Amino acid sequence: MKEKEKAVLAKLESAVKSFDSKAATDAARETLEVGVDPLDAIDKGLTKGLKEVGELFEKGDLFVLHLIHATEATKSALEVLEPELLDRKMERKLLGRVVLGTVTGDIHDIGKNLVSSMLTANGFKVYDVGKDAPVEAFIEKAKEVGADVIGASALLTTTMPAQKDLADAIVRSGLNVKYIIGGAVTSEAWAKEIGAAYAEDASSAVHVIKDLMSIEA
Ligand code: B1M
Repeated sequence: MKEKEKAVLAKLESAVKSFDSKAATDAARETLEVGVDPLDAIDKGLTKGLKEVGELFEKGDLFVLHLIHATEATKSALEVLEPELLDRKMERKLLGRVVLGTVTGDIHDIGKNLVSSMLTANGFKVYDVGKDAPVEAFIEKAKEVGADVIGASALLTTTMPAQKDLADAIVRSGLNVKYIIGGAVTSEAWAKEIGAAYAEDASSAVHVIKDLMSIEA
């Protein structure tokens, strides 16, 4: 990676860590100007910054208000980066229908929204049931739209069990859908335990869903 690219990614990261929405917007524009892939800008700039903010919060060095400000800065940058992500990857053919949401009790939606953008950009129609979404919202939407896949995000240890509740509800519903989970606190092992597929990030979510649906890459 060129020095110029590294420098703008560092600016993005630092804008999130200093809770500066204006700097985040400016840095996002700059990353596009110097030709950084918007996905790299998200993964190697914004997410890196958010991770560090999360670690400082965990240690007690930052408070919830800081998380909120870091979120605002991230969202400002995403307003610039996401349209570009969609433009660059848009495919014409509809590959499948995905019902996506963050489980009940959990209001973290940045990652879920990124997964949504990546899926949309790669030819999937996403039906977003939002954050803090009850199990029934996923099931009802999946029935309504004839979904191929249900995807559930969880960012809290305390909300992971809701991913299991959804797995059980899918079985009970008799729906013929695949189930995928993700989110910072989740893991391949947890997914296996509850009978779901797992993706570590937004790009791999696209690949895993294509695999589940036997769509060639
Ligand atoms: Co919260 N928070 N938060 N938070 N927050 C975490 C998750 C935490 C790890 C911070 C920490 O302590 N280190 C911690 C959870 C600890 C735990 O349970 N083990 C935590 C906590 C404790 C809390 C509160 C309880 C704090 C409090 O009030 N005392 C509270 C809970 C509120 C609730 O949900 N009920 C809370 C609140 C918040 C904010 C509202 C302030 C804000 C969220 C704003 C929003 O989302 N609109 C927030 C934030 C920003 C974070 C951190 C700092 C960043 C999360 C994020 O957006 N990351 C986070 C620290 C961390 O994650 N390291 C933290 C960037 C995002 C791109 O990553 O969401 O992981 P992620 O998504 C990735 C992959 O995981 C994957 O793809 C994405 C893109 O690559 N992926 C999927 C995600 N979903 C997927 C679904 C898939 C496949 C892949 O298939 C369906």
